[in-house]
Amino acid sequence: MKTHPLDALAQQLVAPDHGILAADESSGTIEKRFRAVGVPCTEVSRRDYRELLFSSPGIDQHLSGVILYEETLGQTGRSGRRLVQMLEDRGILPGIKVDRGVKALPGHPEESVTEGLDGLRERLSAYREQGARFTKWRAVIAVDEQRPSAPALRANAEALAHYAKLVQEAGMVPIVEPEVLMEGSHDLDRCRTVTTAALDHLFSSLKAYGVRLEALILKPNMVVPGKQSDRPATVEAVAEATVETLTRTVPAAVPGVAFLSGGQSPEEATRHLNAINLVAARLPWRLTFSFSRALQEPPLRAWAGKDGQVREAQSLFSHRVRLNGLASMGRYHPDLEKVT
Ligand code: 5MM
Repeated sequence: MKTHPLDALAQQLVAPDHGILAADESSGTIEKRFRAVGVPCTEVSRRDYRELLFSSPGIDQHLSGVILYEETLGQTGRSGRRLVQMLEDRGILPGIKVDRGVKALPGHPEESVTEGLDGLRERLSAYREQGARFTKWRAVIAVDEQRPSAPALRANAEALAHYAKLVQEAGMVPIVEPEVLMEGSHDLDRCRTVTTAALDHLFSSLKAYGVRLEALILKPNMVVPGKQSDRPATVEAVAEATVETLTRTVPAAVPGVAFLSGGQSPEEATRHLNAINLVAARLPWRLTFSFSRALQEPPLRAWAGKDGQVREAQSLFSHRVRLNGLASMGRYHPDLEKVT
């Protein structure tokens, strides 16, 4: 079969026992996270925090890439090196979030569509110049008895496909993220139904736009009950529902699936990823992580803006990265949580 240079880059992002760090919190989101641990949110504190993460020992053993926010792409660390360069020197691919966030969907104010296609072609070539090798766009799908509507699924899938095609034309690998939210009281089955619909719409749009499936990464939610659900699911049930949903919707040409954590606790997300990989021994794609909160919560809490806490925070971050690297191979065990 004819291959394309971008295929190898996509495979590199989902290399065995590697996953992706999502560090692309927009300024509003990171401000909320910093506020929770009493850190003032300034350009310098955001830079210091991200420099702490990117210079943590051993993370290059298990991180293939980091998704950055636009501001970080241009920042230079205290060490005098550009943050992008720090990643490249460690063999970690820099990526960039390129969407401009969610807006109310016309006619469906309780739902959203992700914006950012205007001027995207020009922005992509500037990001490529600054060192980005891959990109990310997140669509947000809310769940309740009425939602998602067909227009919400269609509009978000179309935008993701339009984005992905532009990114491949710009010589980068697109990550497509259709996130079915955990907010709500829906059960596992409802999440399975909605995730199936979101992925069906997505792959039909990707094909319609001629997006090369071998050169993209899918970043979906795991199939889990809503946070307010009164019907919890076992780790095994989550793993089986997630794998079943993917086998019904994701073409074998896609090289990898890198899950978001979506509000699960760090330990929960790692356990689920591990169980998914145990169910999934014979599946066509690599199944790994692209977590933000589930990787960053422990180091952010430990750091809390204090220089004296940098080492401790780095050690917690490296540990979480390693555990998820193991989980992406089905080699994690909860006993490993205690060993740092
Ligand atoms: C880091 O958060 C990302 C961007 O969110 P905002 O634009 O709202 O700031 C988000 O797309 C993230 O990459 C994924 O949702 C994965 O994060 P979690 O915390 O769910 O693993």
